[in-house]
Amino acid sequence: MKLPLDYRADITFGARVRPSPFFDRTVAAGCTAFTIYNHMYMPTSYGDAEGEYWRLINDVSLWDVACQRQVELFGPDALNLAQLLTPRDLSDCIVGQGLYVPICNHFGGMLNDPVLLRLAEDQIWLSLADGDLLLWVDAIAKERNMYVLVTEPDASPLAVQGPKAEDVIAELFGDWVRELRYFWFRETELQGIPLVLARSGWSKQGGYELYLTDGAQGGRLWDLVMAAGAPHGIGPGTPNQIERTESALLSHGGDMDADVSPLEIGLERFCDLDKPGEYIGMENLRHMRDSGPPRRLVGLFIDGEPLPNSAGKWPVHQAGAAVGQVSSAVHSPRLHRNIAMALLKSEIAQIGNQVQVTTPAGERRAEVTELPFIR
Ligand code: THG
Repeated sequence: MKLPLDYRADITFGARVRPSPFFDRTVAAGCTAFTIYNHMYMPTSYGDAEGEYWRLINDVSLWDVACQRQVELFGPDALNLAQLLTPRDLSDCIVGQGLYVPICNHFGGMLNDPVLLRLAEDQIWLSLADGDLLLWVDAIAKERNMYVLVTEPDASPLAVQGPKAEDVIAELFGDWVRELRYFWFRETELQGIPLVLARSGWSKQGGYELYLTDGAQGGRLWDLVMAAGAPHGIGPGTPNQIERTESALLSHGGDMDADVSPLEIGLERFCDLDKPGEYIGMENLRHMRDSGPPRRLVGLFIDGEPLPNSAGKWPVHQAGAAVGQVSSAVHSPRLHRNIAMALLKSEIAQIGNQVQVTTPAGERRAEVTELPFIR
């Protein structure tokens, strides 16, 4: 993909893509760019990339991430279906707990990397990354004659992220939220607005996600959080490409897709390949564990002047041979250098190795390093 550095384009609004329950508020707050994610508009900028980054690092930021749609599994086979869908063992997952779960196809390729929430013995949500997973889940359930309903419920996450998120959420809901464990959640309400409150979010700055379960009340929820956050410097933001690259949080469709195994991208820590029972992708994943993953997701320090954020993949070479691709690259304001995530052939993926990256600003030297960049 050849994109001139100063290229800009509009998005076309239409009936085919869904607005989020917070859409009107994000427009009123000055959203300047959207992407399409799970057939929904998702804000990606309010026009001040630098300010939005520092607000997330130092204060607190409010994100419309309603496009992280839920797939609900409801019925006596809900857990059996979830166990079939992921290589992660869910037998110890209790009601109120959330888990990050890779979902693979029969070749062991990544179809999605949702957060799983166990709402009840017989009710599970998969909080999706981009990608139509409902079609897959529903088809698997039906083909296996499982006793479970697969639907998309009215549930729209609003993320409150940053070091001051805890104070804001405690003011709204009470001090119990301070004790909530990472990825755990509770069903609750705010002035009559029903929601699921979870300690999670696509940043490593701490925070919560409010899954609104009445889409008609998006504006009210947004206003209540903004009002409580005002004394803490809250402002509108979006999932942040710089912070998430520093923290090595993965983006499905970008850093991995159905052609990539969880064992190649550092998600082996969320796989229990020998768990009891069957799961989709089992044979290929066990085989890849035994033979060794052919590629590895690594960090790169890229030399030279600050680069623009990557918009598409950048080829990586060593001694003239193609060895992989950069999937996410940003200039880190905290490390004062260009950082990237790249999927490289395993024999090239050793720390300290030197490679060549083809960026829109020309060829650059780069060095392989560990992920994450900032812990
Ligand atoms: N929250 C909710 N839904 C989501 C996301 C989210 N759906 C889409 C997308 N994000 C799913 N992908 C991820 C990727 C990474 C993480 C969460 C969701 C994440 N990972 C941590 C890590 O890798 O360090 C922690 C994993 C762990 O220790 O369990 O947070 O953000 N609702």
